[in-house]
Amino acid sequence: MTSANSRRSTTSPLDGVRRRGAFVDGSEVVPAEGTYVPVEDPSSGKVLAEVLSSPAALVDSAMTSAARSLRSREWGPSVSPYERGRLLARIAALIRSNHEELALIETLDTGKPISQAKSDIALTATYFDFYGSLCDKIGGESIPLPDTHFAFTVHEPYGVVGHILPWNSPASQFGRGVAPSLACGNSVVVKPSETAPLSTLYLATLLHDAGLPKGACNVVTGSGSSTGETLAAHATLGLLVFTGSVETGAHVMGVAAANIVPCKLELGGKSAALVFSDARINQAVAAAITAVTRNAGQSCLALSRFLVQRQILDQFVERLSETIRRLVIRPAIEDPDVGPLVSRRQLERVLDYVSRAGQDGASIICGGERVRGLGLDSGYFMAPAVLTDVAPTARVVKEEVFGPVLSILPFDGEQEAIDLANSTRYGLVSAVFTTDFARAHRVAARLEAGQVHVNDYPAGGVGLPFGGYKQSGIGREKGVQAMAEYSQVKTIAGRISMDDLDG
Ligand code: TXE
Repeated sequence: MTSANSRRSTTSPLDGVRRRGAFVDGSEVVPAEGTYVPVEDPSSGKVLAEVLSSPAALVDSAMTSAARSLRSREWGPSVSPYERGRLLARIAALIRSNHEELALIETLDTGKPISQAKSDIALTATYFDFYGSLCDKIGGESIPLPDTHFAFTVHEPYGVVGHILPWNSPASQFGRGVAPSLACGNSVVVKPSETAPLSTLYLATLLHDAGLPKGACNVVTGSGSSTGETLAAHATLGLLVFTGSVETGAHVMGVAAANIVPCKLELGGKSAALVFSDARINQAVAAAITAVTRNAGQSCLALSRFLVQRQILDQFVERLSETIRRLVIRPAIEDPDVGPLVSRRQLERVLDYVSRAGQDGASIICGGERVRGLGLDSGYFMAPAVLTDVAPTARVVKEEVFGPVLSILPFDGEQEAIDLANSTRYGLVSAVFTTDFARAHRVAARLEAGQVHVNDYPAGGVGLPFGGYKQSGIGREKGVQAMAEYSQVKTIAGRISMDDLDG
């Protein structure tokens, strides 16, 4: 392993438009003849950089380099788990010493308010610390057999893990997947979203600067249909990890299936909060505000349906809409309550959900329109929307909108609330607000969701296993659990004694 640098300075997107390539075999590849696609700042519509569409040959080089880093024994299971852990801790430290620039890149690239970008970068570093600390602490088991025999299991890496990332929180999603991959001794090839690839490129250089051998972490930029598809179809992959939409996830799993490559999928949600009449209403209102302010609702775990017991419905809607109307909507760098949506396409998609809901009879209590004026005209801003009188079968209630839109639905009884909560194809996250502890447990047990948060949202951090029921995905990220999912089990068994054998 090479030695760590304490600090690195790379070109900031503020330095003007420049070409960015892929990161393969330890350095950035910027071919003169390549195709480059502009990446925008969604707060202003300005071009931040032009990023390479990595051709199939470059994806192939990245895969070859990743496989070679394992074969050369410079990385992977040949490196002691303790040393792997120390390296991950150095990566965490290097991310922290570069957090200002990384947060700035994330803010400009995704449009999330700068304080949210800073916490994402802190979270990214925490993933490397968390998984680094586990490298040398998780082992296999010994299995009892007659005393003539032995049997034990070992956890071995899959080899090269492909990571296809979305645009909403690229840095922290990089940490969430790459840290446990490396902790388990895999090498990685990461394909960031074409909409927000810049922090991923920066992180790859930091990993290398911290001492990760070349080839252990590669980044191939480009579109999903070209670069992403080439990666998913690559025969060298040991495991494919995808975060994005259900439709693309299903497609990608089909592509990987041709080589019998296992997939971990995180496919978003339509998360429900169940607010009972005995709840502290302000806690539930605070959760709803978090749902629309956090990355303008573009979060897989965003609560987007509030199921409210009828006795407190009017009070809840009034307090919520009063607070939402006061939220400040401004460019992300000014650290507003709500920044822009990530792209014109996403803005149009979310506005369309709201206007169709209105045409179908929903009451739009507030928001739901594009915000212009005061220097916001060229960005992709919208006012967070609160919808009532929505049918439980409406598209806006069933489908993932991925924007600052809350649908409020009333319920009378506990079972009705549970049925409503479970009535979508998703099952990522749920929340329950009640002061009745027995009810909280009863309801949590019946909710079809990978995580249930009680009287707080979101509760907990990197230690909580995270992933979907139903079409929200396959497998779990985060927590100690992820160490099991980024490695495969080998059983070694045999005879100890030869004394009882003839001859
Ligand atoms: O997602 P895609 P998009 C949901 C959210 C959002 C919708 C569309 O509802 O509105 O998806 O967003 C790559 N082979 N989520 O279009 O298409 C693509 O380049 C291989 C939920 O951005 O799923 C990107 O890197 N890869 C979500 C990644 O897949 C392909 C976060 C996600 O893109 C590919 C983001 C292909 N054929 C969006 N096609 C969450 N779960 O948090 C695309 N990609």
